[in-house]
Amino acid sequence: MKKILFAAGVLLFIIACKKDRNDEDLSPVDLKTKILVSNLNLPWELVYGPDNLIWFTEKGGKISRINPTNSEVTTLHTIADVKVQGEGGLLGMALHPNFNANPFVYVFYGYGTPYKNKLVKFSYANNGLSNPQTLLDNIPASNNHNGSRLLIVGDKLFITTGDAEDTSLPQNVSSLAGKTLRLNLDGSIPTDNPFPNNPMWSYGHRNAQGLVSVGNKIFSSEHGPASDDEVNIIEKGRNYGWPTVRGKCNETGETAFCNQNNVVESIIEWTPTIAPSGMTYYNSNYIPQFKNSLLLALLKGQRLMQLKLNDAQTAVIETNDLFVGDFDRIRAVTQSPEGKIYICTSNGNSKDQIVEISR
Ligand SMILES: [Ca+2]
Ligand SMILES: [Ca+2]
Repeated sequence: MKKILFAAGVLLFIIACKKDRNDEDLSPVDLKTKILVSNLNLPWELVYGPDNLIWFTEKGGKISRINPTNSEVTTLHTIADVKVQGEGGLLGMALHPNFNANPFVYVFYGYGTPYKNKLVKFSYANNGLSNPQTLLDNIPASNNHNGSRLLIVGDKLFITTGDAEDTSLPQNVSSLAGKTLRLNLDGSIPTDNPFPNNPMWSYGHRNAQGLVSVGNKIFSSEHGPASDDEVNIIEKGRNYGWPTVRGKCNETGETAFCNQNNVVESIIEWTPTIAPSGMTYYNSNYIPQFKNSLLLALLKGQRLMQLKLNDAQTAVIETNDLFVGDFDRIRAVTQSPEGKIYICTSNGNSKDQIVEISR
């Protein structure tokens, strides 16, 4: 009798385990889109805030929040000294990771004559922003190639900068242009950066506009010239090749430079170009088919692209095109803790929108 009861118990245990696994249905789901707001003015960055509102920048200098449940938009602040010039203006934004205790908002924007970029920290209180503190300024700027995406990992702030249309700058480790920079959250330079008293973390970049952490790695997306848009894995102190190298070290004139400078090759590249901008890393069960993928916003390519990663998160094993042409040029992408996805578009007309993607 004891043996029979034991066998029955084991059987029930196995059934229970199987049921548990079946409960987590990870089969692909259909997606739907909902336009939350139109008629924005070149929205550039989206950050899903700890207040469950989506914080966003517009290139002219405005910082606002939108409530994804009712589409209500509230403007927090318009930065007076933002200067729009070509691709430049108010670009990337990040919130302090412990925002309730440290309500700081980091933004990157173009200013002044001659034109430059700077990184500024604002304090948030009472539905507004005040007390701007410049953490880094005199970053080279130009009509084109200003970056800039911001990313906070732990207690460090990473910043992408463009080459400001001067191809002599990315290989010059003393210039702030064409770099991934790394600062402490108070703007000081970390003691474990590759060079002492230098915010540079990686160099040889052309114009990176996507930056996201995946496990203990950082991935960036970068605009190439007429060829070789790139996604890179950013490593401390490494050279990413621009302007000598485009994408992989595979052409005449590239291989010698790559060997001499220990250049990091892109993990994927696109010719013809697609103009990749913002990027997020998706690993939620909410949209199971996106698990372990980068989601990349494309301007010229006018779509959201899924880049499925391998288990080691070192390579792209599959790409899928989503919402092709539906929203024209897509600038940035973020996600909610629940797993919904939000994109903003950059068209310079009434189709400057924020769109929700859900199941
Ligand atoms: Ca490169
Ligand atoms: Ca190449």
